[in-house]
Amino acid sequence: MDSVHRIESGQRAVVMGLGVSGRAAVRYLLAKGVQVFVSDRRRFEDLSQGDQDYLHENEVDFEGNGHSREFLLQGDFIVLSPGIPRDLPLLMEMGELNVPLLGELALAAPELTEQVVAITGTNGKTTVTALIGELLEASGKKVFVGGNIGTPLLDYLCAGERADVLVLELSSFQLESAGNFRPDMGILLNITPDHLDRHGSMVEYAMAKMKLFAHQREKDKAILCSDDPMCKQIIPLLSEQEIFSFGIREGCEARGEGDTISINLQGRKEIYSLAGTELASHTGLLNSGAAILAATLLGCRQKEIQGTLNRFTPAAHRLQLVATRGGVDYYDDSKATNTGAVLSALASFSGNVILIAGGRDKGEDYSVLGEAVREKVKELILIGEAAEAIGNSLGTVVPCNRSDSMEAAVLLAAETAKPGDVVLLSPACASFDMFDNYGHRGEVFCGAVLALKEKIKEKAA
Ligand code: UMA
Repeated sequence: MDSVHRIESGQRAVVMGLGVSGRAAVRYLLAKGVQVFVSDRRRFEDLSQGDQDYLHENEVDFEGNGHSREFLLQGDFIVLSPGIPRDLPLLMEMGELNVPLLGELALAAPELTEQVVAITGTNGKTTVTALIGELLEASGKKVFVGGNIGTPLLDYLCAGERADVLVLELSSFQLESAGNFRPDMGILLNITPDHLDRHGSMVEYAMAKMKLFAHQREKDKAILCSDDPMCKQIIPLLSEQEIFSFGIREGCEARGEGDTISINLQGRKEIYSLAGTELASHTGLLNSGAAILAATLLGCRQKEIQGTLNRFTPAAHRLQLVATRGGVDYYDDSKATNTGAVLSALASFSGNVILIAGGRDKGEDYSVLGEAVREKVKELILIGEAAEAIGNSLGTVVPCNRSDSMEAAVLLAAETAKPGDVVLLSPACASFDMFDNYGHRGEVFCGAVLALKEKIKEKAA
């Protein structure tokens, strides 16, 4: 049961997981006068000193080293951190006992009076969320941007100062426990295989993403990608809301072609150019199409939209040119942690790519990369735990080599590359086997690329 749940003073809540989301939930619930209990798989002494002090000061009862039935049953409801799977046997039992299992969106939903724009999708969420935030700000709106990135929604609610529009990046993990959360505008960018280790199947993963639209009503807006096979299957299932689409095919309200996006919406016909901007790529075209369509529907004007596109800089590690060395372009796409993101990156190049891929396996089928790899990639350099699995899937398609470190992979690529080639880090995997996170992986790649100049000089001497 995860429907509307109004928070009232004097209730008792168990927060499971004391990470970014759990901490925000504890702060929010304490401010509402709720008695809070925290259960985490970490031991108390493994929490940060700040967390330990906070729990003491606020007399929050803590259960560490795992979650127990008795502790969870103390709550009138349970707040789940996004990283905790709902199908843990203990949580299934709580569900059977009708204990409400709420995520941060379900907690926040009854309190949201602002216009809400929510963005999900396997890839591109962060860029589209940030871009829509900037587009709305340029048109004079007071905007909160957060959710799965930056500030959690519950921290925004705690802060007290309210915005005109909330622009929220949402993950499938958050949406699974979203209760009655209803965005005025829901944007689904794409659904390609990811997090299958958590969701179990593409159907389950898609069902979680579809919760974005579950409570929308007449006049709410749904924006989906008309090129994405899963989005295409979802569109006919939506009946309540107004539907708009973006993509590269004819007929959608935001159509990308080359470096331009044409808007054809409710009598507005406008053309936007991405030439010379940091969004000028296949991925950038789709992301911008979604964001421009949303901004147009929200009343932003053409001049402000184009001005924002011209100065927008996507967050780091998303298909960024790091350097050109010896006529070879080196691109950092470390955020590409699934095969869909790699396909999108490869679509931005005409060929001659040396692809560095691998890392922690998330249960994906790498053979889906076969066609694009055959067409665009001349050599595959594999790193990390998934190297063998990727090699098994693509070894017959393209020559594969293995490297023990990112530095060695970059050196190997540099040795093979010829002027005009592209060396692309687009791993298709999580980073945690070798790095702290994808950002760290990208930094190590960039460092290795920038060090090449010296190495090339040393070789020549
Ligand atoms: N924990 C348990 N029991 C478990 C599993 C975890 O107690 O069975 C505890 C851990 O010990 C830890 C806490 O739960 O104390 C971690 O919770 P979490 O994994 O939900 O992570 P948070 O730090 O709360 O961050 C979460 C999101 N993380 C995930 O979804 C994995 C953050 O998204 C999000 O910014 C934050 O909530 C605020 O909403 C990050 C992410 O990687 C950026 N998201 C994934 C993605 O973008 O692909 C979905």
